[in-house]
Amino acid sequence: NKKAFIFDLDGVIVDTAKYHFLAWQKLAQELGIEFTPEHNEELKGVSRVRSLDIILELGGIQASQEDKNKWLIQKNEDYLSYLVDIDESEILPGVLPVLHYLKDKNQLIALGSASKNARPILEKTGIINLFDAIVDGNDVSNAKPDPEVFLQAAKKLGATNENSIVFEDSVAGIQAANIANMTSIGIGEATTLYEAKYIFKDFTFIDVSFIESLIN
Ligand code: B16
Ligand code: MG
Repeated sequence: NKKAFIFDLDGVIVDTAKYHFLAWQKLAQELGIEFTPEHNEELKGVSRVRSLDIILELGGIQASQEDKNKWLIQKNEDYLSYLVDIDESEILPGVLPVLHYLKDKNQLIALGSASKNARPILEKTGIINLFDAIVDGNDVSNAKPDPEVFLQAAKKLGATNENSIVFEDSVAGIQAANIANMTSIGIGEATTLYEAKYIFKDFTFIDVSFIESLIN
């Protein structure tokens, strides 16, 4: 029995959400906008362009397209500066055992991320070869909760939506998986991710018998 396991990146495989936060916070500070960790929850799984709009709305700032483009470049450069030295230690606890278990069981594995920086992150953390397909922010035109990213991933793997399982840390991503009729697994707080079919605080709470139940 072969199933398609589709993983989100930021907040599921790697702990890069904290670097997105730092880079956005730096920009917000320069623009005189207060930007807290609570505000940051709204940016999870959301595209770069939309994230900036959310921050500008917070500050009540109207900006020209030219300024927005400049800030988007600046934010990404700051974000990338945090990624220069990352390695496999950035992978969240419990993730590698699950990836390796799925590989051992000949299951299909894909990435389904909104990030345009996904490939370099998978390379630096040394896990890019575990993925049978990669769909990221460079491939899709509709952001989560639109299911496009997961539909493309399942298609690349040759799997039906019903045989696809999605791991997500964002509300928008869980909604996208549900819309696509895929099995949604939330990684994080049940109070936030209650729309998911299953919820685990992190991958250390996922055991072999649960993965087996998904395969069979
Ligand atoms: P980038 P995911 C998402 O990645 C992040 O959760 C979100 O905070 C970020 O704005 C988005 O990627 C775009 O990232 O600026 O690197 O292209 O969670 O879908 O893996
Ligand atoms: Mg995420």
